[in-house]
Amino acid sequence: MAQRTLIILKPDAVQRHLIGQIVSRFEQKGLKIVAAKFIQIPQDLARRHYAVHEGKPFFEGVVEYLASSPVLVMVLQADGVINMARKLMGKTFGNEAEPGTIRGDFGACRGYNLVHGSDSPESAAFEIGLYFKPEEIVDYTLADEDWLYGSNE
Ligand code: IDP
Ligand code: MG
Repeated sequence: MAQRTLIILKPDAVQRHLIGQIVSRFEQKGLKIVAAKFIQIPQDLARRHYAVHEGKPFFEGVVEYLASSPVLVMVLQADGVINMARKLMGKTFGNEAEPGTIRGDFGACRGYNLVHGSDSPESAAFEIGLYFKPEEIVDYTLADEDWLYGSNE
């Protein structure tokens, strides 16, 4: 099976009416959406999500941010999707991310950065398990998959 990653359109993306534009970036790239839900993340789930950052100065702040307002959580699937999604997102903070990336095009600060994407296969497996049951992830074929993923190298 192709690789999977967990993407979250964070509270500022929803509040700033950017859901459609951000989802479009991933769709246009050809990354397949295999699960999605719109939820408000409870504080304790946000703490588990960012557990690797526990003890860092920004930990409480980022937990507060993630739980502050509804989010769109998605699983994307494609070979190499973890790195492709991170490249589409750009560097962590909008004030440093390159133009052309999601964070670079839509953000200008360090407090809010619009989107989360898993950073390794291990964190993807952990994070997907936090938000989705296996049966909530839909395996299906896109009609244009041969053109999207076909090999003509
Ligand atoms: P990433 O989202 O690009 O993977 P991480 O280093 O994993 O970045 O940090 C997780 C999240 O914590 C970031 O997306 C950001 O919202 C927040 N964060 C990270 N470092 C800082 C910081 O120095 N100040 C404020 N927030 C931070
Ligand atoms: Mg990270």
